[in-house]
Parts: sequence; structure tokens; C-alpha cells
Amino acid sequence: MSDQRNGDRNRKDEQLELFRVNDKGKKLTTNQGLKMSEDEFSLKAGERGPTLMEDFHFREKLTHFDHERIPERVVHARGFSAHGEFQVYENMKKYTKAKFLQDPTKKTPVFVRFSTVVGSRGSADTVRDVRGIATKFYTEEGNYDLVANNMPVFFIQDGIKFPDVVHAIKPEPHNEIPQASSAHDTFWDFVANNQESAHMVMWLMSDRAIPRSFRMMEGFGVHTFRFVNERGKAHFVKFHWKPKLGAHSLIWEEAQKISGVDPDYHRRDLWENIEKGNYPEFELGVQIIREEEEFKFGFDILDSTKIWPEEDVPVHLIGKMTLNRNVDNVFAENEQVAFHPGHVVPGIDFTNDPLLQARLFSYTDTQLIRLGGPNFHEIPINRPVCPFHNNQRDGYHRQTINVGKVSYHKNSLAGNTPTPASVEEGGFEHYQEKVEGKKVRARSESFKDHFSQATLFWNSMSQPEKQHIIDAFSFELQKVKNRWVRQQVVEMFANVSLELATTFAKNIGAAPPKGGGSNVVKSSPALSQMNTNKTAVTRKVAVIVTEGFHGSEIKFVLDRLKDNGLQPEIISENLGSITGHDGTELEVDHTMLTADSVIFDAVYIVRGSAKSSRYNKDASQFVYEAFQHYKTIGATHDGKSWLEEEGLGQSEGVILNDNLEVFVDKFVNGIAKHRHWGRQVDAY
Ligand code: HDE
Repeated sequence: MSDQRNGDRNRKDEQLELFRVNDKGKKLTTNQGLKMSEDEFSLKAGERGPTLMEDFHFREKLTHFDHERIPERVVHARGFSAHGEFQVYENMKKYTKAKFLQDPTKKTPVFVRFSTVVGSRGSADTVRDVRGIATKFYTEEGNYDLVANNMPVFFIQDGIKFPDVVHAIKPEPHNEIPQASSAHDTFWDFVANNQESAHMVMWLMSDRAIPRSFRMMEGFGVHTFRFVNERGKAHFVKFHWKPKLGAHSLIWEEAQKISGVDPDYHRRDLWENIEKGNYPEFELGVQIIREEEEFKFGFDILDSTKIWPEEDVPVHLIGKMTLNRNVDNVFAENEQVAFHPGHVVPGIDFTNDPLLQARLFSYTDTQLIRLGGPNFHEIPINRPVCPFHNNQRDGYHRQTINVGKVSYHKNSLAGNTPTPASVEEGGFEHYQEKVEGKKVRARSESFKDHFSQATLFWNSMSQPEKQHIIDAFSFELQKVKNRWVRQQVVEMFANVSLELATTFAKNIGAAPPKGGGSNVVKSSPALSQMNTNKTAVTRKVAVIVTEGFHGSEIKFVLDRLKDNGLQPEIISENLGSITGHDGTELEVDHTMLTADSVIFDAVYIVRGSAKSSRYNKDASQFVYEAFQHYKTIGATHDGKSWLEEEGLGQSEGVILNDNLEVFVDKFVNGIAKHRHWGRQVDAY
């Protein structure tokens, strides 16, 4: 148990503690508590005879095993979670009466589940996909769930189309191929025939869909919600999570390789960093619009395919979430957690966004089948930290033993309790929005512009980001077998950018677009990840070392890297320890067999190690791959000569300096840049 767990126990931890069981050192029993004398052999009629029905222990063990699985989530099946806490920076009472947003000294326990959307539970972490970032705040007024994604818009405008988009993007039903990928005919057929998806597809084809880490991605509540204050006054609000480490991505080739080398890459990164005390931090941001301003914008604020550009409606950072404890048991917590955008507290309310309205139905419905009945709120990870009382009773897996005979409202036998709480007593009252209209199956005219913000996104990208988007369209559409689908996509995205569509049309063997073009010239700097926070903190450095290395250099450099919050790991020919020229002993973390360039952020070749590394094919390839992936590479003395001879010496982000003070400073600054896009990777 870490100090954190011992010291800073929060209320949710104490509640979970009641359910934690450690079987270590205990006697083996059946589920009825009967101690068993044997667990190796089933009960048989004679040593070589048949197994007997009477063997209740055998039957219980096998039956339980046969029922160990529950259905995976239809979407967001693969995920990983962590516990933490949230603290608001300032009192938000001007906008909302939500109690967890009032007192800056108060810590609210949270549980966050990060996920991919499309793949099954066992799929790889680094596929091109949307990421979920769902947070449960265990507040004193009940659970509040902010069920967000790492992209601020969605594929569709009305929830009735959710099964359609999900059917189209999931593996094709006749052969269940491809796994966890949008690069296939049905998805792109859906896109071309449902043009409201244009903006979201731009995000999906961008670097945002291949994050470097769960710790390095933004989160967005997507819909417009409402804040309501004590006086009943409402404001429209959009929620954001801003990672302290900035938003950074992998590059496509790297993401694909990591899918094979370490399919658990994101899960491992989160787990390891929390274990090491590198607690991920996300600031909660809000964009607020006054109700009177609802129609002031050139788009409909109820349309989930639209953002509120941050330059027009600034994001105010109002608090911080810190994830400081790993799960104890992935099934009990990560699999059984049940989120719902409808889990709100007084002070947070909904709007008529037709996507949000559909979600308010779907999440309870999905838990009923997945968690096997209506009592999923009693599962430890889902229990509120405040008491809950109502007249709901029974059902599968009920754990509460409700005493007394009254379970109806109104009653006189129990003094008509439980009684509804008034607003003054903290009772939730829906915001009384005035609505009137005809009952119609229709969409508002104000939802009909599908391309302006897709172009805004394109315009806001830096040159490398634009190139990545072109590459992603090219890759995905080259995988699409149907020519007509490919051509339709070209025509559709010509409405976003002629440059984009014309370029990828060529790559996919399609005709240039017949029409299109956009007159949107605006851009929004906040959309480019080039403008995000930059820091080298927690970045992983591959340290290439061989026998005879320079002992005092490595000691100095490793100490300084660690002081700067980086994570160096030692890579050499064999496991075990290696010895430097001055007798310094060093423990090896990985060999070239088990380490791979793609899972590190930078490479440092230790003085005295260059010669044998250079002639070791694996080590050479390791360094070249880091170079091709625009990563920072550092070397001194013999390492410097090696890289210079290879023609890499003059490249951006290759740090060569024999003065160790200067070397470390430049190396750390280089890593903080994330990648060196100015580098000519074809230079050698
Ligand atoms: Fe979800 N979504 N969703 N979604 N969603 C689910 O609920 C659904 C949407 C999001 O880690 C399901 O418990 C509909 C937008 C996350 O457990 C399901 C619609 C956003 C997670 C469901 C949407 C999300 C889910 C599947 C369109 C970003 C994972 C399992 C109307 C704001 C939560 C489950 C976790 C999961 C329905 C659209 C985020 C089927 C009908 C937009 C992060 O109920």
C-alpha cells in the first residue's frame, strides 16, 4: 500500500474498504464458508473412476467460472480507470449551486474511466479512435457523472442515429473485420451518406485520435448543459478537461507499431505513472454563455457537431482533478462502473440537444443488460457517498435489506417518508424551460450547416497536422474497397477544403472533386495541439548503454533527468548489471529484444557506448526509428561522432554537446517540444 493510500483516505476509499477482501494467508473455503480439505482432485468413484455429482465443491467452482464474464460495453468496451480527487479553484455560486463547485478547500472523490470506442475489450490501446474520459464525482449531494470524450463534437446530431453510426464503424458483420478501426467500407459509406459527420471525421482523422497518453489528452462534455444558481438563474455551459501535461499525440506509424509491441500502452502508462507518484492532473474548464445570447452565434448551440471557438467564448479553468490511486481490481471497478450523463446534482441541468436527450435514455438501459438488473447502483464503485432512500425494492442482486413494511408513497404508516426534499432542502428541481411546438420528426434548419466548422478545424491546423490528416484520409480510404464510396468521400470533403480533398483523391485513385471549396477563412489557434502546454515531465528516455560506459557521465545525466521529472530506462545487450570503465555498476531495465524505440519519447547514447551500439543492428535501428519519429536524440563524445558520421548531426532535435550542463539543458528542452517537425526525415 502506498503512503497516499494510507494517508489521504477519502470518503469513497473508506466505503470501498468495506468490500475489499485480501485472501492472502487465509484457509480455502466454499462460497458457503465451508473449509475444504482438497482443491486438486475432483471426487471420484475410485482413483480412475468417474466424477460424482455429489462433488458440490467441484460444481460450485466450475459453475462460478462458467459465469465469470458479463457482456462488454457495446461501445467503449476497452477502458482503464483510476481514482482521484477534485478541488474547485473558486466559488462558482454566481453560476451554479452545485455544492462540489463552491468550496475551494473541499476535496471531492472521483473515479475516471478512459476508453476507446470501437474495439472490443481486448483490442489495442493505440488504434485510431475517439477516447472516452468519463468521470464520476462522488459528491455529498449524490453522484455527478461527466461522461466526456477527447473530441468536442460528435458524428451525428440526433441520438436516433447512434445505432447506425456504431453499426457502420464496428467490424463488418459478415466476417467481423476489421477490429477497432474505421478504415473500412461501411464506416466511410455512412460518412458519405450522413454529411453531418464531416466535422467529427476531421477530428477522427487528426492526431487527436492517436493520443500519446491518457494523461495527455483534452476532454470535452460535447453537449451544451446548464448551470443553475441558487436564484434559479441559468447559463449555458460546455465542459472541458485540460491536461496539465498538454495534449500530445503519437504519429500513425508509431501507433500501429505500438499496437503490436505493447497493446496495453495507454493502460500501462497510466498505471505506472500513478504507481510512481506522477499523478495525472486535469483542469476543469467551463465555457459559459448567457441565456440571452443563445441565438447570437452563427451556429446552433444545441447542435453537438459544433464547438464554441475558445477565442469567441473563453474557457475558464475552475478546478483541478488529480488521479492518485490505481484500481484494486479491474473487473470490480473498471468493468462494473456505470456512468450516465443523467447523473446530475442540483445546479447542473440539461438542454434540448437531441443527442443529449437520447443519451439520457440509453445509459440506464445499457446497464440493465450489462450489469444484470436494476440494482447496479449498489455495486461498490457506483454507490454514492451520501445516503439514498426511496421506495424502490427487490430485483436481481439486491443487497440492501430494507426494513419495515412500507414501500410506497404516499403513506401514513411511516409518516409519509421517505419524503421529497424541497429545493431549499437540496431537492433537485428540473430547470423550468419554456417549450412549445408541434410534435414532429424533424431537425431544425439551424442544424444544417455541416461544413463551416470542419473547415475552421482544417484552417487551424499547423502544416504537420494538416499533412497527418491527409495521410489519415489516404490510409483509411485506401482500405475502402468500394470505388464509389471513395469518390463520394472526395466530393463530400471538397466542401471542407479543396486542397485536402484533391490531395487525398489522388492518393486513393479517385477523380478530383467536381465542386466544393469553402469560403471560411477563420481559424481557432486553440484547436491546434502545437499550441498546447509543453513540458518534458514524465517523458520516457531510452538510455543506450554497453559495457565500458562512462560512469561519471551517466550518473550526472541520469540524476539531472530525474530531477527534471523525466523517466530514464537503461537498455543494453543483456539483462543483469553492466560495468562502466571506472567500475560503476548499472542495473539494466530492458534489452533490445524487449524494448522498442516506439515506446520511448527520446534516446540518449551514453559516452563509451556508441561503438558497440553502432554495429549492433538492433541498437542502430532503434536510434534511426526515434529519428524518423521526430524524437529528441542526445549524445556526447563518441555518440556525437557516430551521429555526425551518419549525417544526423545537424538535424533539429539532435542534441550533441560534450559540456554536460549544456547537454542536459538542451536535451530536456528538446524533449519538452514533444517532436521536431522541422526535421528532414529523409535526410539520410
Ligand atoms: Fe456514449 N454510450 N452514447 N457518448 N459514452 C456509452 O454506456 C450513447 C456519446 C461515452 O467508460 C454506453 O455504459 C448514445 C457522446 C463514454 O463506462 C451507451 C449516444 C459522448 C462512454 C452509450 C452516445 C459519449 C460511453 C455504452 C448518442 C461524449 C464510456 C456503455 C446519443 C460526450 C463510459 C455504457 C464508460 C458509453 C450511448 C454518444 C461518451 C450504449 C445513445 C456524444 C465516455 O449507453
